[in-house]
Amino acid sequence: MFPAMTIRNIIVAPDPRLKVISKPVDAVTDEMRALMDDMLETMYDAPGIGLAAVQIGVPLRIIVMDLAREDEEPQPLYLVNPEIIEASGDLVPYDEGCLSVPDFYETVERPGHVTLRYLDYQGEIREMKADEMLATCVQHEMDHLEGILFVDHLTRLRRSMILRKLTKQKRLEESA
Ligand code: GNR
Ligand code: NI
Repeated sequence: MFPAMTIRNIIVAPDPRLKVISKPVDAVTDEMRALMDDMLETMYDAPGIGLAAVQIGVPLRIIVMDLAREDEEPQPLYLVNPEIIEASGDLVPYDEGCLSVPDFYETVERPGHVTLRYLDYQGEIREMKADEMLATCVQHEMDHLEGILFVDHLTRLRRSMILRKLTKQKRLEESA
C-alpha cells in the first residue's frame, strides 16, 4: 500500500511561524517519513524545488528538495538535521524565490560550494557536496530552519516593500 500523502498549506510571510527556530529530529521514524512524504507532495504541487518543514507549520529540522528538470526522472532529496561542515569563500549571486514569499524574486549572494552532513530518509548519516543551484537551494532551506527568509538578506527598504505588498495581498484574500 502507498501511504496516503497530503498536500499541506504553505505559510506565507509575514507570519511569526516562519520565524521559529526548528528543533532537531530525535529519530527518523515512520511518523517523520510520513511528514517527509507530505512535504514532497506539497512541494511538487506548489511547484517548488525545495521545502522546509517549518513552511507547513512543523518546526523540525527537515528539508525536502528535488532539482531535477521536468524532462528528467524525479530526484527527491530528504535532509534531516542538516549541518554545513564546510563552505567556500566565494560568494555566488543567484536569483531566489520562496514559496513563502510568492511572486518575488531577488538576487542573494551565498557561498558557491558547501559540504553537508545530514540524515537521509532511512535515518542513515550522509555527506554531500553541493554547488550551483543545489548549493543555493540547500542554504536557502537551511535558513528556514533558523527562521530566516531570503528577504532577510536584502536591504531593509527592499524587504519592507516586499512584506508590505504581501500583507496587502493577504488583506485582499481575506476580504474576497
Ligand atoms: O521553489 C523554490 N525555488 C527557489 C529558487 C531559487 C532559490 C531558492 C529556491 S527555494 C524555493 C522553494 C522554497 O521556498 N523553499 O524554501
Ligand atoms: Ni523558501
